[in-house]
Amino acid sequence: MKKMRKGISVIGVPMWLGQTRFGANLGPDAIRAAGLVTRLKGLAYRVSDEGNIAVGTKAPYKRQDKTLKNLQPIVAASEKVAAKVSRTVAAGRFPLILGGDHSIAIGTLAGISRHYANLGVIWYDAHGDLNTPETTPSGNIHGMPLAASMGLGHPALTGIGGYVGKVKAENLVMIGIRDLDPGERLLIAERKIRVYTADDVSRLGIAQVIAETVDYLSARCDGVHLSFDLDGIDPLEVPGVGTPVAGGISYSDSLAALALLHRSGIITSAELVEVNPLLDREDRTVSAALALAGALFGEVADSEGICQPAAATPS
Ligand code: 5AB
Ligand code: MN
Ligand code: MN
Ligand code: MN
Repeated sequence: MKKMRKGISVIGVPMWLGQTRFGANLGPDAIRAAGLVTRLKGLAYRVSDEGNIAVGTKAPYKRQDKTLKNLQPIVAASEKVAAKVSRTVAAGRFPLILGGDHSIAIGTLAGISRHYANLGVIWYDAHGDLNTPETTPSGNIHGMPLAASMGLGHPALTGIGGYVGKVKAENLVMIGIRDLDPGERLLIAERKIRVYTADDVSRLGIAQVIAETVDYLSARCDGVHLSFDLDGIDPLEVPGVGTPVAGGISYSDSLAALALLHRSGIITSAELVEVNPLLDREDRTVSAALALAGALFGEVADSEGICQPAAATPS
């Protein structure tokens, strides 16, 4: 017998101006068209599709903005995302945000964090996304959302939602990391941020990494946001991302990770970002996003004994 569970609000953010490849904006609608809502309803959740946040689509950046491309439209969109996500949390619903490039996390974290004293964040990504205008090699704001959420960077980005400091370094766990810029390395060392590289995952096993992550965050946090950049997965399996880096976490380990997080019960909000359907003719990336959402909401873990990954917490 299926029991109805907490409601999920699906919120699309078709943003691509945080980087330079058109197509990341098509992610939310591609994931919907592949059947996301039906799939989640099949898991006995009440799902409401809130549609897409209206975001700018023109890239207005000029030469002088080379350390902060498209700042204005990203700030405008982030405020809208923050307001929408905040209302969703206040209504007691689970926000599932679909990107869009990773710059959208500035808005999601601004909307979520105000509802928690100590919001935990799991940043599943090949990259650190810890750049500032001073350290960025590209000027692309999708490489800055975590820094901005920690209060580092341009004031227009750090101040989204009307307050600075959404994420504390000690409440953060990064998984899948394998491409860091010098300034990001420095920040991770200075703030003693907990990082599991893609190599750590192969060495320790995904079950161990998730078990440690769950123990660590559940001891100190009153909610946990999962920010899942599809480029955390190996691009040979999931190629439709704008900044692929070889040597990623396997697709199956990634599914197992989300199934284990489901079983842990610690995740209170999530986003799936950097899906660019135009970069994957076979649509494997969109299918992966769908399956990851399924795993996060219990599709694998709750298959009544068919698949029982090692428990995240001892029973
Ligand atoms: B993503 C790079 N560090 O800042 C930069 O995909 C890449 O959201 C950022 O993780 C990648 O431009 C941002 C070189
Ligand atoms: Mn990212
Ligand atoms: Mn990335
Ligand atoms: Mn990269």
